Parts: sequence; structure tokens; C-alpha cells
Amino acid sequence: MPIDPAPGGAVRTWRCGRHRLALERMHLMGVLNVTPDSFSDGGRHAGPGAALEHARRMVDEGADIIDVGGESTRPGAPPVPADEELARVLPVLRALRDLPVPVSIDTSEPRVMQAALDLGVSIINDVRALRRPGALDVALASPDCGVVLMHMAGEPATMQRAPYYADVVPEVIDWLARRRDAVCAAGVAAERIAVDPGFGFGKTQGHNRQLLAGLARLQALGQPVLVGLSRKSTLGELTGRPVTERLPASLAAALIAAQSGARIVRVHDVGATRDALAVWAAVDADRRAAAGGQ
Ligand code: 7PJ
Repeated sequence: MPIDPAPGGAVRTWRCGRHRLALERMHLMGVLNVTPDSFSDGGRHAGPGAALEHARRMVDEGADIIDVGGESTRPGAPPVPADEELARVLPVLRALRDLPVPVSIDTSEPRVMQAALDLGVSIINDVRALRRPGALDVALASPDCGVVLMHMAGEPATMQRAPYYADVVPEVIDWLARRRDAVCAAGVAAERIAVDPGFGFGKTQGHNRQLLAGLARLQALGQPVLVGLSRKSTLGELTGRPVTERLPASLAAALIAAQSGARIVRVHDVGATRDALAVWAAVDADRRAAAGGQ
């Protein structure tokens, strides 16, 4: 099936609340987890003071977006009640109100989305792509927040049991196209939407690799592509490294994402990723110039 960009053509500037992200360059989304059980930095930034300090450090290191998450979506994680998620994230979002960069909220829960928007958050980052009842309504009621639609097969509690695709790349692209079309048809402007293939969410090691190999094909959607591979277990399987030792693998993944046209990478190690991408961006600019100023 041919995949068309949304009416209006490829999105060149991602609209995120009062912010506009120009997509000529790569953007870094720094991860700020406020879950007690996050697999890579569980609980370390749980208090608002510590969270603000960590967020400020990521901004100093070059983060363009700070992504706050209070629901653990690691494979096998039990669902978090909305009240618990609210209690985790609201004090942190209050503390982050004056950050100079847009803040995103990593949630699928409409009440959390709405409360976060009320506190000035600019982006809804939803691993369930606004499929929970009420979630799309929250995005519609806010005239301009950014929205990340991520592909996930199943639910975190069970998604890794037996992931199956006949051909993962076109299936994920087709799914994202349909979801983008449905969300646009409901009234969310295409310039507000970024798409994400959802590495590790209902995918085997082989699926993740095929998706990374075929990542450039997601550009046919005409939406900014966001990639989250930082410290993920798929990198652990490739390198044999525990989560604390996956920085080199994560940098390699970020470079492949950049080379494949992704425009936002969601990372834990902002400073190191910025340096790696600075080298890539400089060479990429020279390569474009040599190819005739594309
Ligand atoms: C992702 C995410 C991702 C988007 C998480 C982890 C698990 N949001 N939230 N994309 N992953 N958009 O950090 O490993 O890949 S939580």
C-alpha cells in the first residue's frame, strides 16, 4: 500500500505548544524518569529538587526537550494507577515550569496528559498513540500541543511474549500512517505529530534490527521521526552489556538513527550523544554541500 504524507506535505517544523522545532537538525530529547522501577535510572531523580537539577544538567548538555515519565513501560511492568502516576509527575512538572526548552510528558493516561498540559507541558509522548479512551480528546482540546504517536504491539505486561510480524517495517509504517490519519481526521494538525516505531515495544531482537535497518523508510510518512533506543535491552543483547554499560552502543544507535533521517532521539546520556551527533552533523552538512547544496 502506498504511504502518503498528510495533506499539506512533509512537516518541516514540529509545532509543540509555544515552541517550534525546526527539523533541519537533529533534536535531543533527554529522559527524566520519575518511576521507582525504571530499568535504567530507577528512582534516582524521583524528588522534584533532584529532578530539576537533572533536567537543568541535560539542558546545559544540549537537550532540546525534557521527557518526563511516571509510568514504567519496561517489558513485564504492571500498570500504574493514574493517581499514583499523577502523584509522581505533578510535583516534578511544577518544578520544571521555567525550563527554557519544551517539556514532554511520557504517558497514556488522559488525566495525566491534561494535568501536565495545565502545568505548561508542550508535548504528549504516548507509547499507546492516544488509543486510551479520552486521550485523543485531550489532544484535541489543546489547540497546539505536540503529539508523539508510537507503535506498540500489545501492552507492556505481555508485549514480549510472542511478537509476530510477517514483515515488520511495512507493517509498522502502515500502522503509523493509519494512526496519524485517524488523529488528523479527528482534528489534530499534522504539524503537531511526530511518529516513533517503538523500539522494544512488542518486538524481538530481529524485529528491532530490521526496523533500524529500514528506519529511513519511515520518512515516507512526512512526519518527524522520533527514535528511542538509549540503553535498551536490544543493545544489551547485541553487546552483552548490562544497562549501566550501554553508552557506546546507544551512541552507535543514535548515529544510525540520524543517518536514517530521524529528527528526534530520546536519550539518557545527552552530552555524549550531542558530541557524537555533532561529528555526524558536520560531515553530513559537508556531504550535502558536495552533493549540490541539498
Ligand atoms: C520510549 C518512550 C520510546 C517514546 C520509553 C525506555 C522505555 N517514548 N518511552 N519512544 N521508550 N516516544 O526508555 O527504555 O522508545 S520508556
